[in-house]
Amino acid sequence: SRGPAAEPTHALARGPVVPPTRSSEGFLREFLRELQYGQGVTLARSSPNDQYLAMARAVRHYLMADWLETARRRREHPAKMVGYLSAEYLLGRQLDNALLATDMVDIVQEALAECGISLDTMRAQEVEPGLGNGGLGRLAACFIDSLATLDVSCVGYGIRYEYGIFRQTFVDGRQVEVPDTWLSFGNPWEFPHPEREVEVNFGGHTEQYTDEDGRERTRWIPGWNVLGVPYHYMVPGYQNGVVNTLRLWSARATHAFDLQIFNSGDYAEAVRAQTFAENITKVLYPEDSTPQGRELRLQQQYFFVACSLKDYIDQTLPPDFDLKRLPDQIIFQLNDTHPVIAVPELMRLLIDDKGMEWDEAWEITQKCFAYTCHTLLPEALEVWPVELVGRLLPRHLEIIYGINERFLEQVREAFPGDELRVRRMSIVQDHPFRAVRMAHLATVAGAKVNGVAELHSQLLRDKLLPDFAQMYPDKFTNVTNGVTPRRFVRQANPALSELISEAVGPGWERDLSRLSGLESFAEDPEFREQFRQAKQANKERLRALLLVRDGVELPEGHLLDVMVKRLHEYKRQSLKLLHVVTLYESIRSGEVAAEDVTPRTVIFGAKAAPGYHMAKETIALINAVAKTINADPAVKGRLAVAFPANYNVTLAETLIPAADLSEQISLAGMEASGTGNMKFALNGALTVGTDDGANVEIRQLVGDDNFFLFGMSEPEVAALHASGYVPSQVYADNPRLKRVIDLIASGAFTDGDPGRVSAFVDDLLYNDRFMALADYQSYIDVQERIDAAYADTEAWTRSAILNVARAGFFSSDRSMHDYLDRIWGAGIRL
Ligand code: 9GP
Repeated sequence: SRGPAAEPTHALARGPVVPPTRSSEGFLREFLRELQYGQGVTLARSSPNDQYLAMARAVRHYLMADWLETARRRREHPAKMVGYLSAEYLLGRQLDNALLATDMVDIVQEALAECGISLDTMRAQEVEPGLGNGGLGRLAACFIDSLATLDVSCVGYGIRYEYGIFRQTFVDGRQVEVPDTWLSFGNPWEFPHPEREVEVNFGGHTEQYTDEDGRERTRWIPGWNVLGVPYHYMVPGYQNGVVNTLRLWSARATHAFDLQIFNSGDYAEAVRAQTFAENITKVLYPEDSTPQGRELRLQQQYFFVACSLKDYIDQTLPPDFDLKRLPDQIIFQLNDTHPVIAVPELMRLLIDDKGMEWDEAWEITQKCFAYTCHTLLPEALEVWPVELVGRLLPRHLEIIYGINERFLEQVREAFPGDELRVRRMSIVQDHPFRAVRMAHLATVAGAKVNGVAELHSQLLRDKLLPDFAQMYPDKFTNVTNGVTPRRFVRQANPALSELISEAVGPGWERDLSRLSGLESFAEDPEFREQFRQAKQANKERLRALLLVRDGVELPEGHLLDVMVKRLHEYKRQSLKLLHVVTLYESIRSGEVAAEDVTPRTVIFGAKAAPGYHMAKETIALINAVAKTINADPAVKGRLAVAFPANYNVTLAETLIPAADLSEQISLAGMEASGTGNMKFALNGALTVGTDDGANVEIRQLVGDDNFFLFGMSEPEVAALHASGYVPSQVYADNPRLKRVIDLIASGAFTDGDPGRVSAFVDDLLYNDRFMALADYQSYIDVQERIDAAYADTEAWTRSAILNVARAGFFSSDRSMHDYLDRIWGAGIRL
């Protein structure tokens, strides 16, 4: 009954899918039809949510024909496909993206106006799907956007979390997390396919048996299982008629609930299995670069890769497909270590389910995976306790041991007598506890391993995985990250986009190298004036938004200094805070006259992982400092601090285009790449940054004159570590720094209570793992240069234009070309 319908007889049913008429009248018809027949309300009685759902579905109609056609084309002319395996996709709002992809903004606006509905009101109805923590998840969203735009066959595989990243609120300045109920008003962008559910097993044990050919084999007798239901999302390319698919999995119980127990009155027990199963995809794991291995997280990881591999092999490939040819058909890109359990899963499928021998299965597996590492923090490389893997996935643990045994033999062969190296490289560590090192597994199994910026890839080879780089020099490569110019320039910054189109002509959204055509316009005073007006318009937009969203009143005419990213010690929001207090202290103490200060508003946006104590302390302190400064008449009109809660993709889209200054101030050697840094440069903000991550490449491209570099380089950081870093000495030796820290420590920002800041201050003075104090003076000096530079409006604008003109490299389309050239290999059709 689930098979295809019988051959249709009517011409309409046989012909291709016909999209609705592209006119405001055509759209109006679709909209009203959806409202009346889909939502079951008349326009007069409809709520804004009814209207939003109906219009979103109406917009969907215009993508549908392309989606079905893309799928048909890919079935009929199969090319090698990219299976992007990612535990996170930070998609951002879908409506605008769909309108842009279909080029329907004007049509829709006109149609809605006929009904007295504003498109902006509709936009504001959408709750963004926050299915990611930060840069890694947003990168995945940019990549699938680019692959659709380049017409590369790709399916993004991931998890449909019922609750995405928490909504951040502040209570007395402290972060309080509220669940993200993004699905509660209905989600018009997803297509559930319960008929394509797959079963995923866990637990139990393995046993040996002899098959009918007399071969000794192993089989897994699982202890329990759940179902994975796919939800499909459209991933439209930019105005090119291509729509790829994002397939997110949701967990369901195999047996929904026990009617007998229910009838006996034990309602909780009756739904226990269901609750247990559904917990697997209940919440996004609330972490960013520091793993706290928990059982549920491993369940999530295995759940989504098991669903995805099974879906691909059993449902996407033709039934008679010869699995020896698998590497010609698919490359699975492992987005960080989260999906790496897919490696033993593919081995298990090939050996246990399909009857292959180990060596053949391993040869295939090694060609089907590539691994992207996104971190430099050793503690962020996931390890899973052997005990846990053995309990949840006993067969996979055996396979991992099998891979490790053969791999270590090769190590011993290549480096005879070097048992220390063998221990360092082993996929299974013994100390400090017995665990599977997922990064090692991915590196051994992956055809390629890449870092995400030049410096990161170099440090990956030299410091994080040096033994592997020595053994497999050809495996290691770099692909510098990128961002989609559709969402982050065209959609987020219409004023600048219009200017760019006037200057370099249409089509730059698909070929961002054409931004270089702006170079000569930097010398044109009239263009500079227009550029400033665009920036001003963006600031006005931000002012209006923050007033409504947060009740924050941004002062006018200020340098807008923005630091938005996850809160993490290595990113050094603390250093930014020291700068803010330095400015404040110098005006208050009369060291500088208020009228000599370049007026500046500093905007922070940052979520802290719920269990990350120091990050939460930093948030509380930023809010306390903001409150004091904003209330102090002595600095009024010169210095202001804003910290809108719940920074997310939607806020980024208004904030980034308005910024003058982009803060990228991590300790050198810590930020793998950063992608916010790229978004700011593309929107004409100047960067103040360390030589870290992709900052290095940004600076090389935009030029030293258009980038404010400060701080130690990575080798200098390493040297200072080696020689012994004593932060309290830096404090003692720098009178200005001392005044600033003393002021914070005195409780000046915390109602006279030093107790509320002691954890922060003590950490800076006696630990300071990320050397904020060591870079303090350099940072203050560069900020003074920035103040002076901003005062020269023409020169600043010129630099800002050159940033845009020279940042075309950071399009995620270019990243995709690099993946195609360096990693995914031949067979992928462009
Ligand atoms: O911290 C990195 C960030 O630098 C990078 O831009 C992003 C995308 O590659 O990945 C982040 N890594 C993680 O979130 C966890 O490894």
